[in-house]
Amino acid sequence: MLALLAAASQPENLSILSPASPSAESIKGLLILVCAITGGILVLVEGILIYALVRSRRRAGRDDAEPPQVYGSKPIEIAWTVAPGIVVFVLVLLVGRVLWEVRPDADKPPPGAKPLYVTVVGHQWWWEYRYDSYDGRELGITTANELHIPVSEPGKPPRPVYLNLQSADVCHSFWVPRLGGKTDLLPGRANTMWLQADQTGLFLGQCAEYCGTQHANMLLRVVVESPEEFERYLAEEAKPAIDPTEKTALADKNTFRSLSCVNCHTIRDKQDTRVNGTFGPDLTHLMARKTIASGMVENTPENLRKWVLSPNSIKPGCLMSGFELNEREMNSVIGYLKSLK
Ligand code: HEC
Ligand SMILES: [Cu+2]
Repeated sequence: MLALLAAASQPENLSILSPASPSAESIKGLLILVCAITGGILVLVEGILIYALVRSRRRAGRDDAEPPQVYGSKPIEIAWTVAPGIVVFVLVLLVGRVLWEVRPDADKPPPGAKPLYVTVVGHQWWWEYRYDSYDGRELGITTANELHIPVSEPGKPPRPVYLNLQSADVCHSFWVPRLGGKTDLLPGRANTMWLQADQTGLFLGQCAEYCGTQHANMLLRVVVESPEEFERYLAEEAKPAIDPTEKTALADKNTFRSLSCVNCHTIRDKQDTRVNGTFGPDLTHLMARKTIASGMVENTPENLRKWVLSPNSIKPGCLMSGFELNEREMNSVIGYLKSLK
């Protein structure tokens, strides 16, 4: 039991049966109720069928006369029309209630709440997160692949998270099973969903709508933190990128700036507005992320090197090309990336 409980709180646990948010809780309740009702019907129907088979089987010594045939019996016709009708009606009501419970009420957060608004943009094959506002404060922070949100503790103001879901290319779907249901990200339209985590920790998920070759590696990571930790995270992310003054560090930065990286990546920097590409993930605080390539590999200097040399060796088909830099250039680029704390 203890082992089971421990396993349930592991990030690897993607089960909708261990919910960590009110909406996931409602969905779990619905799943169990629907399984119970339909399971009951299954047992009933199969039970009657088996009973009839056994009871009316051909037995030695009995004549083979046909049993009485019943045609057009009104009571029977009415019973087997009305009974399923009632079952379907009950199921529709149950689903309706859950749809109501999980609806995102982004314009009307609960009274006293401290809502966080984040715009999520799905890209082939990574996630862009733009923090719009928190508790009424404008944020304007952009990051990628690791979404940090505050926990909602019992007895304290709820901290609902409203996600505005968009797509830069094809259809994707945001799904962190323990935190809520799936919601699609569709090109040319914005969907909203609501998350509210009631425990801290790392929650994993997965793009749930086939979106191309690397769909299966479009992983989701949601880090739920205490409100204090979350404030610290926001403060760090809001800072501009570190501005190197030391000679080698400055040279590293210039190597990076001389390459085409700047066309696809942004590094927010007060003095330098040249690194402002938006095709790839924002790298301003790259080192604050535990993983790269949307959760595929750990963010280590070795993996960064491997990634820049040949992203395809890690994520085949991904939309960043490799760079055959010489040793000196490569050391410079990795040195600069490592400084993006
Ligand atoms: C053609 C556009 C393009 C260019 C040029 C480009 N990148 Fe990328 N980069 C991307 C895309 C797209 C991704 C996301 C890939 C994915 O996860 O599927 C990415 C991902 C990354 C990541 C991982 C970020 C993360 O959080 O997962 C790093 C680091 C990176 N690029 C560094 C560089 C460096 C350094 C250069 C220049 C040497 C460079 N990129 C040039 C498009 C580009
Ligand atoms: Cu996707």
